[in-house]
Amino acid sequence: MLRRSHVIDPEGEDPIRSDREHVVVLSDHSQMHPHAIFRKLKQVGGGYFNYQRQTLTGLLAGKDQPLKERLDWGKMRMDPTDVSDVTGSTYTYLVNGHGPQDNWTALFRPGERVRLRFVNASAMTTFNVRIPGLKLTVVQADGLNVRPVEVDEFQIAVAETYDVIVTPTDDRAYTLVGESVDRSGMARATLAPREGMAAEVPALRKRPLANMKDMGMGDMDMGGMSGMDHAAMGHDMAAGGAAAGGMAGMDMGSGASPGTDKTAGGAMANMPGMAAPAGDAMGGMAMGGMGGMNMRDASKAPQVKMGPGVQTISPVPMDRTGEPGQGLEDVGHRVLVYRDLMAVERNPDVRAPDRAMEIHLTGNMERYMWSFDGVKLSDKREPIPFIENERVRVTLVNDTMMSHPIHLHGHFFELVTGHGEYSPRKHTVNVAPGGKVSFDVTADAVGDWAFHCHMLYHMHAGMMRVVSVRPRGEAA
Ligand SMILES: [Cu+2]
Repeated sequence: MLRRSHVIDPEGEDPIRSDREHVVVLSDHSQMHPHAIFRKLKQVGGGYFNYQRQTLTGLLAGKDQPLKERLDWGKMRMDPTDVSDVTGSTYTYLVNGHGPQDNWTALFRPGERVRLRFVNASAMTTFNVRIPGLKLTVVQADGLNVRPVEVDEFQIAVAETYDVIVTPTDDRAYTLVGESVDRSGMARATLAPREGMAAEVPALRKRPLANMKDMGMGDMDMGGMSGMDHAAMGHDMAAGGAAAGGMAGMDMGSGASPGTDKTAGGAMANMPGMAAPAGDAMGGMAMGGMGGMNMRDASKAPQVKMGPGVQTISPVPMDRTGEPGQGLEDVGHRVLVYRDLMAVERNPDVRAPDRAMEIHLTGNMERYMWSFDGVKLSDKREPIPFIENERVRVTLVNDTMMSHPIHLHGHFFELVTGHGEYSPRKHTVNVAPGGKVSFDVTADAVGDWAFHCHMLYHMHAGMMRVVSVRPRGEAA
C-alpha cells in the first residue's frame, strides 16, 4: 500500500489557485527482486529486458531503418531500441500504487480548476504524461512555481515533479495516460465526475528509435538522409562545403520510403528546415562517411578516465533543452520543453558563476557500467569539492544513448536556458542522450551531498559522486 503523500503548503496564500487537488504518484513495480534485476542487467547487458530489440529477421527485412544506419549501430554494438533498460516486460506502471486495470479515479466537478501534483517516484521509468481532451497548464516544477505554460503533454523523469492545472468542463471521464518513454507499457488512471467511469484508453504509440543525435553525433538524421534523393543531397552538401568523398561513404536511398517508418517519416518532416544547417554542420565535421566519425575521441573529454566503462564519447553533444523528450518530436501536439520553464520569482542568487566544471555521464550498456567521467562511486574518488557560497556552472555532457535524470541533494540549481534572473530552479535535470545541460548552483548548504543519476540501477552501478560543500576558510 502506498502511504498518503505529504504536500507542504506554502507560507501565506498559494498564488496557484485551484478548487481541488490530487497527488499523482507514478511508479514502476516488478515482482522480481531489485538485486535479481540488477544481476540480469549485469550478466546479459542492458538489453536484457528490451523485448522490442530488433530481430535479425527485422534487420534483413529492412523494416525499421535504412541499411547503413543499421550496420553502423551493429558495428558500435548498440541498439537503437535501447531507450530504456528495464521495461514493461518486467514492470507494471502504477498511479498512486494502482495498476492500469484498477482504474484509480480522481474526482472533479465540471468547471473546477483541478491541480494535479505529479511525482515520478519510479525506479527506472521516464513517463510521457497526457490527458487526451484536456490542456495541461504547468505551474510548478520540482516544487517551485513557474510561469504557467499550456501544453498537451510533458515528459517527467525519475525524481522530477510537475504540478499542472486542468479545467475539465464536461461531465465525462478523461483518461490520464503515463506512457513509459520506450512505449512498452503505461500507467493509467481516470479523471471523472463520479467513481466507476472510464474513458477510452489510447493504444501505446509506436516505440521511438534512438537516432544519431541521441548518440551525440550532432544535428543529423540518417533516417531522413536516406530518404532524400541523391541529386538533392549532392546539391545541399556542395553548398555546405562537405567533402564529397565523405558522402560517398554513406549508403544513400537504401530503401526507406518516407512515411513507412517513424524515424524516416519524422526526419522527412524536418527536411525543409534542415538543408542549410545540415550543410553547415557537416562542413565542419570530419566526414569519412558516418563510420568515420570517432565515437571514442578521448580528447573531447580530457577528464574522463577511459576504459571498458566508457563505450563512447559524444563527438558533437548538443544543448537539447529546447527539444521535447525522446519520441515526442512528432506527436502532433505541444509538448513541454525545459526552455519553456521560467521562474515566477527572481532567483535569490543571480551572481555570475565563479567557476565552471564539466562532468561527463559515461557508460557501457553492454556491460551495464555507469559512471561520471568514467569513474564509478566505488572507485572511491574524493568528493567533488565546493566552497560555501561559491557559485559554480556545472555542465553535464551525456556520452551515452540513454537519458539520465541527474539529481543534486540539498540544493536547487538554475537551469541555463536563456531566462537569466528567472531561470527555472530544479533539483533534477534529465540530460538527453547525446545532449548537454548547464546549470548554475550556489553551494549554500555546508556538508556532504549525494549527486547522482536517479535511475536506480545506474546509481547502483556507480553513476554517483559525493559533493562536499566546505565552509569558507577550511577548504584545503
Ligand atoms: Cu542514468
